[in-house]
Amino acid sequence: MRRALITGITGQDGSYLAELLLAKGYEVHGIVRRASTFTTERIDHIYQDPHESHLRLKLHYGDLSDGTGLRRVLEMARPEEVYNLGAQSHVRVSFDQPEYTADIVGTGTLRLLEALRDYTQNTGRQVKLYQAGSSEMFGAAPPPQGETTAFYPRSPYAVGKVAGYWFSVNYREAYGLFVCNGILFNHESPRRGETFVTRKITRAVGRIKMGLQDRLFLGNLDAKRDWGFAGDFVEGMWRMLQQDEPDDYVLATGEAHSVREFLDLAFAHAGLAPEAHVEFDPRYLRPTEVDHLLGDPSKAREKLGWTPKVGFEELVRMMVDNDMELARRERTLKDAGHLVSTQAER
Ligand code: NDP
Ligand code: GDR
Repeated sequence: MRRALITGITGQDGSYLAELLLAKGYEVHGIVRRASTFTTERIDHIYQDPHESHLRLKLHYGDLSDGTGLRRVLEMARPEEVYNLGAQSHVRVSFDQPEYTADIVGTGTLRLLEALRDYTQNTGRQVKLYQAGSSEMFGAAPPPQGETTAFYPRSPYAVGKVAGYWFSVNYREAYGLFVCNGILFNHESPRRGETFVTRKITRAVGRIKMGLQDRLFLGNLDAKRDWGFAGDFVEGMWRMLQQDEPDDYVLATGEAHSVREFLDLAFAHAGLAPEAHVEFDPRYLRPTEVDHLLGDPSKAREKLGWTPKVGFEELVRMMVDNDMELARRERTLKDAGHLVSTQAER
């Protein structure tokens, strides 16, 4: 049985990737952080009783700040493939927590590479690594952006990702490690974290429709992003590691839309007008913004045979429909006298 290890398994991408690998017959190991509350909501549906020995999904405590722990997990999991998805992944928050973000996103990648270097040397086994790079690394570089576009990062998060990218290239060249950098443009889903703009909008649409919220505060509506569906993108990550040679690939849809377009479409899908609810709040602006990301996915199409299946409008509808249903359930709870949080502004 093939074995894979995922850092960031509790995140949006980690959950879709775990599903994909389990469906392909892998034994999947995931690293989870200790927290005072459960963080496994996105994978609860595939994680059963840990006391059953035959289970193919196994979780280990660990953290990208803790190199010793990463080494120990590698030895326990003995994976053939490792997917490094763990990150403080919020761009705006990275301006509030720059050192922490750089430590996890940049140095955390280095810790994992160091652990892998020793593990492969000591065991003689080859391990393939997927490194989660980001279109944020292009930052202010004019669109369209592809594998040969020079990076111009615009946030501590993006600088950390550029470091992770180059650490990965260096370990590939210096030690012959099989490392692929995926340079992924934004990808969303009903499992997207609720403080990213797409999900923040679709959650608000559902809650406004159900009378649970009235206003939605947003920042810059003019930024343009190349938004795809996370389920399609994890398939591309897996394909990178099935190649004979390691390489770096952009995954994108090749189509960009503004935050305003996303907003208009999401509200229209629920029969709502954004003007009646949306207000500007400068707290959501970034000190340096990324204005326009538009990816060129032709290399991934040609070499990996990868193309995204879900288009922009279908993505918006999928997320709104999901969040309408979620809000409907919240409304039922509220009507039954249970406490439903009043959507703190984030
Ligand atoms: P999420 O924010 O949804 O998930 C991040 C994951 O990383 C969570 O499992 C989180 O754990 C974990 N994590 C956070 N800090 C640490 C740490 N110190 N040590 C170990 N794990 C940690 O991100 P996505 O799923 O959206 O993204 C996956 C990866 O891809 C990230 O690296 C992100 O930067 C990158 N990326 C994402 C894109 C996107 O559009 N989604 C585009 C390009 C790149 P916990 O649940 O405990 O918080
Ligand atoms: P991004 O995603 O920064 O592209 O990073 P996010 O959804 O946070 O922002 C997209 C754009 O929307 C604008 N915006 C707002 N953003 C948030 N979060 N909240 C708001 O209220 C708001 N109003 C306007 C932002 O200014 C920005 O221009 C995501 C993350 O998943 C990264 O980890 C990943 O690397 C990149 O995508 C590719």
